[in-house]
This record gives sequence, structure tokens and C-alpha cells, in this order.
Amino acid sequence: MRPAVMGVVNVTPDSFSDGGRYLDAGAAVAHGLELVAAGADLLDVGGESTRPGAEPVPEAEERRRVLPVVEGLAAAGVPVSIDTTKAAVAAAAIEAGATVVNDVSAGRREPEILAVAADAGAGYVVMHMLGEPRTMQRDPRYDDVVADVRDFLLERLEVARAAGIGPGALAADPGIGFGKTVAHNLSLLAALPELASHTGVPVVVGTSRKSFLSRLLGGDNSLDARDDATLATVVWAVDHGARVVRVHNAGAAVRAIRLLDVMQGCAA
Ligand code: PMM
Repeated sequence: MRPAVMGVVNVTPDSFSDGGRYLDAGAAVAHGLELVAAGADLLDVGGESTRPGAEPVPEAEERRRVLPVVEGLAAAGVPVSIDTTKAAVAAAAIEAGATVVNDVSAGRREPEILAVAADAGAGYVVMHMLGEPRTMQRDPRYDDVVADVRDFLLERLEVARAAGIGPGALAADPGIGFGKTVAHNLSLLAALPELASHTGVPVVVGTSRKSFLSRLLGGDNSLDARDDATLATVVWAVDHGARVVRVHNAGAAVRAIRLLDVMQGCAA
């Protein structure tokens, strides 16, 4: 099955690459529709930045940011996931038409979010994060990053199942950049086949424009450099079993994946 491209619509003032650009709901919806026209299969709408150092956003403000955008996109027939850790925001977004809950806390911040997804029959993405966005990049350490992340995902998937989320509704994400050094991120990208086979659910990977990419390119922090590097990781991730890639530049990812598909066909 062709992997899915999840386009990012951040309705935040402070996300790294698109912070502040789509705070207006109309602009955010228009941007989302552009991503869909470029080939995105679904859109991930978020109103709370999770970049390193980010402070939490009050629930009322998060709702105010995301709900009109979810509503506008869903009304246009676009599959929408809501990127939130808050149960009430997830519930309101589902009411507005979202069909997937993308929870970077994997149900640890507000465990009720699991029941919200279960009751609605929504999809649910379980992501690994060490600590919380405010502090996660302060000297992250693991015994064995791949084993630790794998065991965490297995445990949270079990909790999600116990809360009533159906097996076909679950996906797992190693959380690239969430409490990880460059080396941790690379180890996890190399271990995607293992994560896919152990979890038994579709694996989601979000490398798009993340800062480890510019470090790997010798500190080139330009958007072009991050976008180019993103494409390399998208191709790598899909070739190593990722079923969903979360990206800002959907058109480029769709083209790269199409090319990979052709090359895989020739190699088979
Ligand atoms: N990354 C960000 C936000 N949400 N959700 C999932 N499932 N996986 C990710 O890697 C992920 C996410 C942060 O990226 P952004 O600030 O550029 O949107």
C-alpha cells in the first residue's frame, strides 16, 4: 500500500518553520487545501507548538486556534488529524470533523484523551517523547534508545487498546526530535523496520524541517537545507517501513515517494 503523506498545518505563533504564518483560520485552511492539492492524504492541525522549549497553551486558546481550521478543512472533505494532548480539544476537534487524534504525549498528559478517541472510533497516534517540550532537549539520555522507545510504544499501545481504541485505529511514532540527540534520531530511523514489526501497527515518522537535519548538514539552518534533508529522510523512512510521513512540504514528499516506488518496482 502506498504510504500516506500527512501535511502539517500549524496554527501557532511559534513553530519553527511556519509559526505565525497561518494563525488566521482562513489562511490556515487555504494552506491546508494547497497541501492537499499537492498530494497530501490527510492534514495534521495543531494549535500548541511542541518545539523544544515551548510553553503550554491554555485550552481555550488552543480551541480558538484549531477548531475553525478543522471545521473548514473537514467541510471541504479533507481527512484531518488533530495534533493535541488535551482531551477536550480532541473531543471538540472530532465534533468539528477530525477523524484522527495525534497525541505527542501518548495519553500521559490527559489520560481521558484515550476514551475520547475510543468513543468516537477515531484513529489514535501514540508518539514517544522523553520529558516534555519545555525541557526535553536538555541532555536526553537512554540505556538503549531503540529498545526504550520500542518498549514505551508497546506499553502505550497496550494502554490505548485497554481504553477501547480498536487495533485498526492505532499507529505508533518514535517521536523524532522529542528528547533526542542527533545520534538518537539516527538510531531510531535505522530501526524503523524493527519498530514496525514489533509494534504491529503503522509507523508514523515526522522528521520534517527538524533541527537535527541542519546539524547533520554542518549547521546550515536555511529552510532549503532543511527541506532537502527532509526529503532524504522521507525516502529513507518509507523504504524502511514507515506508513505515514508527517511533512510541511507535501508536494516534494509525494514526488519523492512516487520515485522511490518506481525504483523499488525495478529492483523487485
Ligand atoms: N512533530 C511535531 C509535532 N507533532 N506529531 C507526530 N506524530 N510526530 C512528530 O514527529 C511530530 C508531531 C513537531 O514538528 P512541527 O513543530 O514542525 O510541527
